[in-house]
Amino acid sequence: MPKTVIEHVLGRLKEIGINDIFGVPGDFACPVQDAIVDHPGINWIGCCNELNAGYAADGYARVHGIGAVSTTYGVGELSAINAISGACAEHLPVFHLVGMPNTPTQGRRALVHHTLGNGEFEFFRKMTEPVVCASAIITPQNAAYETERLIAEALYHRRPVYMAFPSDVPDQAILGSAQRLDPTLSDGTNLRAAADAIVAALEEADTACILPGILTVRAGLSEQLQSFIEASGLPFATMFGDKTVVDEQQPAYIGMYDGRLMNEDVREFVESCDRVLAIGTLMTDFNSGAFTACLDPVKTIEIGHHHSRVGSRTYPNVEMADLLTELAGRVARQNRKAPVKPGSLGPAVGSDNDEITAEALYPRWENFLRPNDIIVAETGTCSMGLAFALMPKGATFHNQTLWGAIGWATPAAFGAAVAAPDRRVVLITGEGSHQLTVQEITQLGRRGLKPIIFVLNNSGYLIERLLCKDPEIAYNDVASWRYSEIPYALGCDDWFTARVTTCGELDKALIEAEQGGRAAYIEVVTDAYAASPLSWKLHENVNSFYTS
Ligand SMILES: Cc1ncc(C[n+]2csc(CCOP(=O)(O)OP(=O)(O)O)c2C)c(N)n1
Repeated sequence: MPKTVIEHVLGRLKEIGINDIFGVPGDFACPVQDAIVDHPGINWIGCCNELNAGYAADGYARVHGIGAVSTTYGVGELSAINAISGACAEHLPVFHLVGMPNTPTQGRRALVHHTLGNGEFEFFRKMTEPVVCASAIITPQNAAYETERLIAEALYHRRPVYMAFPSDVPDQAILGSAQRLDPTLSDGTNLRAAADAIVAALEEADTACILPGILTVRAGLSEQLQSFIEASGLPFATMFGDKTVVDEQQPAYIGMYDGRLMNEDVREFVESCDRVLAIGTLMTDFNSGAFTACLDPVKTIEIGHHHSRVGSRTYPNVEMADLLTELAGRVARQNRKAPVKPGSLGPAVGSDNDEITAEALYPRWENFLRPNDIIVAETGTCSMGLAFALMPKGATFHNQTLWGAIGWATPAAFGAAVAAPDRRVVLITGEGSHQLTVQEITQLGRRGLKPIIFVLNNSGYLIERLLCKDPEIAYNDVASWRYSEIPYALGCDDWFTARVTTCGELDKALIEAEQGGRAAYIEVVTDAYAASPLSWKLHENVNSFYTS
């Protein structure tokens, strides 16, 4: 039997590591989704809506390296487009498989459901185009070639791709074949020149440090990065979106660098270095303390996915993997003591009937974390506090730092839990964000996954209160919910749930959650202004941001 189009596509996705595909069904997508369900090596992971499915694929890709989501035409794919945009901004290769009306229907320009009623069928692909690195409408003739092209593009750019299937196409026999595209190779001359320049620059420098960035993890280069850090003996600091790119429990780690907003000792050292080696970093607003970081471009060495820069000289076609390996073999080890010790959040204050202040809460959360935890922290005051916690060995911290869509964290935690069912997933979210995508916790319960979820209930959108003119303005209030009753209503019957309003209650709930064995969902009630230090810094400086 010749292979069908969809058998071929799923076979290739399986080969590159897709074991699970998130999604919501729809009639036009049935042939794609039937094949997913039938595939012996790929699991169909149903979600409550397409936005959540997209975020789940994003969370999965953060942990697993690559992800996939399948939606139906128009109504489904457009709900997912925010999540796909987030995956694009955050460099996650997510495959979006969309089912379209069949080819004769499109040819007749028929007024079928999920269209705008104008006979146009390409609009939604065009709407998606700016947020993916490649897209294709699949036919039996182009399927083999387009599959290879989309895989190559997704892996090269580490960004999402879009594949749409008219509903008569998936079950047709695939026509022709296509060669697999080799991974991109470095230009040997440029690679040697870049390595020479970096080794020489580091040798000349009296002081140097590394800023390891998220793009290294996105390219699957954590081990190469760690080897280089060890070989160099250089200290490293991390920025917000790069947190835990390398393990924080090592002597070379000096703490979080956040421009002038936090950790003045880290800033002083990093900015005083003769050389700063930024490996796969992005100088975004939240990575740079709202652009208060001041790195001299002449002193900064940048290593990107496919090029490097030393001073004013750029070295194109140099693959990050090759360069890190080359550098680890050649760099002269500097046996310098790390100049700054990374701070922890300090001892947890408060007990018994004391209210849960920020000083009581964040150190308790820091103490609660265990080696190898996957921490998913939502946009808002909670991630701004947790980013400065010292993470245990092997723990990974995930935050949607650039795209910053609230509602991301809850389904992303679901995706992360599917990707790594043997690791503990700790979701920490503000209640305002949670209200956007809360229903996805039902999928965690449905699959017997056991996350620990903290919902920070501070009666509204606290970070927005701190950033707008009038903190008490009506748009920052949210409806008040009985959060701790939600898991039960959503079928998560055996979860441990609690609503805590005092330090004593919080301590008891943390001990119960720590026991493991079952999922935990803890609503933490604080004052409306119990904000983490970075949130207050942003508040104090809000008028000076984004002005030049
Ligand atoms: C999809 C989306 N809508 C709106 C915003 C703007 N926004 C950023 S943070 C935030 C409030 C977050 O509130 P909550 O989750 O309760 O956390 P808190 O800051 O109160 O701790 C809002 C509305 C956004 N980032 N994303």
